[in-house]
Amino acid sequence: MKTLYHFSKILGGFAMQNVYFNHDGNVDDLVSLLLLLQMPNVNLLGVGVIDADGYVDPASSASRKIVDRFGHPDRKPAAIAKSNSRAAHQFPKEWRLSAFSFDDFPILNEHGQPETPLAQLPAHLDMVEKINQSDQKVKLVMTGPLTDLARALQADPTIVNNIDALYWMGGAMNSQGNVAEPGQDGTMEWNAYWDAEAVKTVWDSPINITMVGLDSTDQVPLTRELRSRWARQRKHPALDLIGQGYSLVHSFEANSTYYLWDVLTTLVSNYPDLVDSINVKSDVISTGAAQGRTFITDQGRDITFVTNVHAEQFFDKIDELAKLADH
Ligand code: AGV
Ligand code: CA
Repeated sequence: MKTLYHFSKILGGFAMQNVYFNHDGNVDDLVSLLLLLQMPNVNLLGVGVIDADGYVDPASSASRKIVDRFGHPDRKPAAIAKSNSRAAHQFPKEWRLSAFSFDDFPILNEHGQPETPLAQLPAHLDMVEKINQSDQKVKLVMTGPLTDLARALQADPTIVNNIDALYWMGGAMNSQGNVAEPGQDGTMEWNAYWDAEAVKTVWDSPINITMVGLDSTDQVPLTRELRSRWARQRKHPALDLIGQGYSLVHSFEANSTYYLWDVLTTLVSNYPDLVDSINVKSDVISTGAAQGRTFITDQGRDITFVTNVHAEQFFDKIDELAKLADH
């Protein structure tokens, strides 16, 4: 029966892929959730939200409403799991605040209180549960710090046997970081800096890792042109929401350019041809002024490292997925 079921799912056009998503509530995290929900071959088992680049309460609330409004009945998560993980270095409050505005968008609130519930378990244990319950290996997509996965591995190391691969937005291989805080050397990316020990824990595990670091996300900045591309298509509700979402973030106030960091990672997890990748050995520094710095070294572990983005195809794929939400 199970075989027949799988067979019919393949006959449907493509094999369904079980995915678990963990994000941290900034604009591109929430847009990533919106787009993951549209991928025809993705069965989203669960979503965890960590208190990092967005306040966790509005970020979880917005996630519940996105699932309500834009999820497909047969392949959407049953609940949103809030994380109780804590930062080694918290994100600037100015960045974290956008989650409140996103959560208040009228398009997410016209039907009142969210229906998709909060999960009973904290995010790292929800992740363990969903991975263990899956009838096929799970793809993990993470667009924030790796803390919940590191804690999941500590709670149940056997989950590695049912994880197909991890796609992570984080790190930078060229030492051009994006953290501007006292007491660090500027070589690390923020998600890695938030909890560098967690990155080390995950690197020390046998999980297949694809790293989408600043080296590739730098190739997809949020430009005026991109904003007007979405504005022109605002008759499609998901593209309207994407445009509204990105209107909350501007380089001048955050003092750094915004990129499509997480959206790139999320799309790469299902459409690897949007980028070029290489296999490298790498490691991470977990303490001191360089904590969170990822680097290539012969002594490191194997990862797949994204080097180059096919930007036009990437932007086209965003439009294509968002339009699927029309129906
Ligand atoms: O370092 C990139 C990560 C991504 O997961 N986040 C934003 C994305 O969600 C941190 C970040 C770096 N610069 C930022 C960030 C900025 N100017 N505004 C908000 N977040
Ligand atoms: Ca993020």
